[in-house]
Amino acid sequence: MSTYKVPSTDLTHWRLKVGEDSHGQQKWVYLRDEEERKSWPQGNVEKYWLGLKVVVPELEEPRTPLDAARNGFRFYKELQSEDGHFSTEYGGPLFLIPGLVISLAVCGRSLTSEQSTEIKRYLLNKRRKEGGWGLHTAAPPTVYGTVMNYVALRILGMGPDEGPMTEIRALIHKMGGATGIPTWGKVWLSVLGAYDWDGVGSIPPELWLLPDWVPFAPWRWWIHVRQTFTPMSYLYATRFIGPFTPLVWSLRNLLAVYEKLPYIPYLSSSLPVRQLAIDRVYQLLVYEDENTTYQTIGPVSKAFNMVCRYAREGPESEAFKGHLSRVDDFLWLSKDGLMMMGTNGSQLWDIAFTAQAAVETGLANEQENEESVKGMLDWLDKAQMRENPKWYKEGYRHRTKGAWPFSTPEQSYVVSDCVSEGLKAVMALQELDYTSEAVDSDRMRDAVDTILSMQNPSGGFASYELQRGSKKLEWLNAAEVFGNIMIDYEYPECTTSALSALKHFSKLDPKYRAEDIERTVNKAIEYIHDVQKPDGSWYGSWGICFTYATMFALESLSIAGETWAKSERVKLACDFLVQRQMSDGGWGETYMSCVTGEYAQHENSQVVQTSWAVLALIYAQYPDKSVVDRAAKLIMSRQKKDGRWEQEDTEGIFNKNCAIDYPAFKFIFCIWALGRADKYLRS
Ligand code: LAN
Repeated sequence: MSTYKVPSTDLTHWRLKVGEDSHGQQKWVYLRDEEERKSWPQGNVEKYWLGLKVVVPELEEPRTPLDAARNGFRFYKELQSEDGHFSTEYGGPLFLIPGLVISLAVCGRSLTSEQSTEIKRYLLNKRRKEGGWGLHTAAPPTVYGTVMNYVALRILGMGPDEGPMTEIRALIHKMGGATGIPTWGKVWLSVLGAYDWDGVGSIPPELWLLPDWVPFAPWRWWIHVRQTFTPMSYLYATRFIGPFTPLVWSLRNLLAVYEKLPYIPYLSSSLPVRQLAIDRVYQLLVYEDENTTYQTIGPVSKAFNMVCRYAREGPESEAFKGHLSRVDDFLWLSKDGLMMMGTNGSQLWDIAFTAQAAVETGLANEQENEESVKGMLDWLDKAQMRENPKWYKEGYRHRTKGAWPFSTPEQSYVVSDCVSEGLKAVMALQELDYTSEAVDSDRMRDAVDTILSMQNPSGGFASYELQRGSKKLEWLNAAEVFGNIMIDYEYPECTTSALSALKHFSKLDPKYRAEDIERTVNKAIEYIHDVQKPDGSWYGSWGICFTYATMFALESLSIAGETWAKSERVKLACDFLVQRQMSDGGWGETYMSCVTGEYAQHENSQVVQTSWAVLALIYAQYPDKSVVDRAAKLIMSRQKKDGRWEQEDTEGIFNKNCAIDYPAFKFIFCIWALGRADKYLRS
């Protein structure tokens, strides 16, 4: 219906609160009271992310790439919060909001009316022209995305015939209804009572009773999968169902068809072993809640764990209230409405790259940037985790002492590349003349111990843990929509971060674990060699795609002294990139590269990928400078007068299929690439 007016709140009433409950926390609050709004005016951070007019000084037109980098940094600094970090939106996945909305509904809770309005606005804005939603904002609609987000909109108060709802329902029928939904979706719908648990494939908690030596025991699975499986198996085994409201009944009609699966008598019986298993998974999810102050590792388990705690301990329990108090950490208000983010932010990841970019371009040495730089170091200092998790061995966690996380220390998870980039950033900042030593050598050694603890026998580094199981476990992959998720795989990106951090550290503190570091770095380089593709490129799993991973791999090789003039494999990698430079001087790849494993050319060049290619070629010391010159000119041509770059296509990916946005990258990598290109073109 074209006359339908999408509801909205007054965006000038929203503020971003930073660091209220813990270091680096960010949450959006709506100020209803005018007096309050006056005493806490909106700043540029809020205005920028809400698409409102940002008040910034006029800048001189840049003449060199370094001028352009400086202007870029002048704008980006406007987005730095008072605690030193750069709060950033982290959206893209479209399967997260339904989990949160359903979980609150079955626990008899709801979001504030402003939050609900803005989520509706977000979902309606992100609806594709085909009429529904896909797995993420860049993908075509699927039954999964469409059913789940339709249900979310109904729970948020949209009537069955309001706006586009009739049309969306018709699309669901056309696509074959709820039977095509993967297990995760069916679990949520069953929890809501709109689908029947008998139509959900078995999710036996008994797997958590297996002894640790069993090759497929859950502690060996990739952490995101096991932390999601654990609460799901609890809800499955207890057959939890929320209250049957009239809305639930009407949704049941929509989803009426379900395949009744064969009844498995042993697993669904009330034998004592089931009760034992239920108690065991509950204990494990309590550990997870307590290790992360109810944030859990991510947004999927967050919502599942919240329902489990409510189901077992009730609405008045500490645990359930604790969960409620940390819901807003995942919600981000964008110009298109309120979204649920992929994590509780990307704080460390963004600041670690920004810091290194500022130092490597020389911008950190300019007086106008000193305050900003000191703020970053202070933030990084406070973000280091000083201890292992509270429930360390009991929760099958990897060590965290000395680590930096992807988002905030409270979330409590080490990632091999986050501890590494965090350490690199601290080392770079502390080498500046005007900074003091915030992180001392003992704390750096703790970080190094953690990095060293994460190398796999292949030489490669995985994400959160060592690889604990065999690739054959992929047979158990029940997520259906994702690929390569059952174990923690090694990645050239993570491996590069780790080895480059170790190498830099060994120059600062040459005596500490010197042999271990050397052995680890050499093995890591071997791994990078091993996974180069015959065409010279590397496949990227966390950024899109070949351009991203090739940048990392060439950084690794440059550290090993392998550059264009000295190495055939570097020549091949450079050829791969140079052949893909577009006629305007830029690079552009779509997320389909990650899905198919073949380079997928974007129709437009992208400033972020162009920056990655520039950095890659500089690491390789590619001799034909005209290539980088044309690329730098392209990045400069896309810069606005106030120093910003506009958002282009999505930059990130996970689990092969799901795109995720890194909107800070357009600042960070453009600044970094331009600043480095300036030096390289003059050399
Ligand atoms: C992330 C975000 C950061 C990312 C990098 C640090 C960039 C990467 O180099 C290592 C892996 C990591 C930490 C990562 C893993 C998977 C995450 C957490 C995500 C892509 C953000 C969202 C995603 C998570 C799995 C989403 C929840 C969905 C499930 C499938 C449970």
